[in-house]
Amino acid sequence: MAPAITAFERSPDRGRGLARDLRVRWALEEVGQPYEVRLLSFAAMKEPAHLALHPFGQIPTYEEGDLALFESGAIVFHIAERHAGLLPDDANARARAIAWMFAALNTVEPPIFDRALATILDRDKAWYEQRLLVVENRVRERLGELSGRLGDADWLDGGFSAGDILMVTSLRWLNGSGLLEEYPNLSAYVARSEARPAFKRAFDAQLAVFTGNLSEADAAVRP
Ligand code: GTB
Repeated sequence: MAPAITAFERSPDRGRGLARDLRVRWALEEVGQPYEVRLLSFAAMKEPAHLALHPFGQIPTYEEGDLALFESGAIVFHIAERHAGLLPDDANARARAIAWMFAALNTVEPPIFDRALATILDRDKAWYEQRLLVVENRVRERLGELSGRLGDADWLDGGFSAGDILMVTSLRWLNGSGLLEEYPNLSAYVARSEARPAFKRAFDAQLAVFTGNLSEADAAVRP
C-alpha cells in the first residue's frame, strides 16, 4: 500500500511550494514511490486524531503500514534509507550527506525561518527595518559560508542527495527576498534543483491542491 502524507488543505503560501510537505513529496518523487495525500484544515490539525500522529499538530506526517512519522527531516531520512538514490552507498559519503541534512535543518534553516517570521509578524512594528537588517545579516552570514563551500559544484557533496532536498527547500524560503541573488552559485543551485523532473512533479502536485486541480489520488483521500 502506498504511504500517505498530510498536507495543508489550503496553504497560506497559495501553493508557492513553501509548506514542508514539499520536501517529502520531492523525496518520494525522486525515488519513484507513489503516495497518497490527506489534506487537513488548520482545525483538523489540532484534533486528537491528528495529534496522535503529530504531537505538535502540524503537517507533514507520513504513514506507512504500522509506521507513523512526523518531522519533515525524519521523513525524508526514512525515505532515503528505504530507497536507493538519495544517500550514497559509501559509508563515509553517506555520513557526510546526513551531516548536510542536519546542517540544512539546524544551521541554515533557522535564520531563514527567523527572517520569514519577521516579515510576517513584525512588518507593522516601528523597529521592523532594524530587525529585518539584523535577521537578514544573519542569513547573509550563512549564505556566504554555504556559497563558499558549494563553489562551482552542482550539489553539496558529490551526487544529488537528501541533503540537497532539505537545503534547497530551506533556501527557497528566500524566494522574492533578493538575498539568494547576492550569491549567484546559490541561486543557480536552487534553479538546478527546481529543474529536476521530480521537483517539478512535487511542486505541481502541491500547487494543484491550492488551485483545486487535485489528482484522483489526492481527491480520493480528501476528508
Ligand atoms: N519541524 C517541522 C517539520 O520540519 O516537519 C515543522 C513543521 C511545520 O512547520 N509545519 C507547518 C504547520 O503545520 C507547515 S510548514 N503549521 C501549522 C501549525 O503549526 O499550526 C511551515 C509553513 C507555514 C506557513 C507557510 N506559508 O504561509 O507560506 C509556509 C510554510
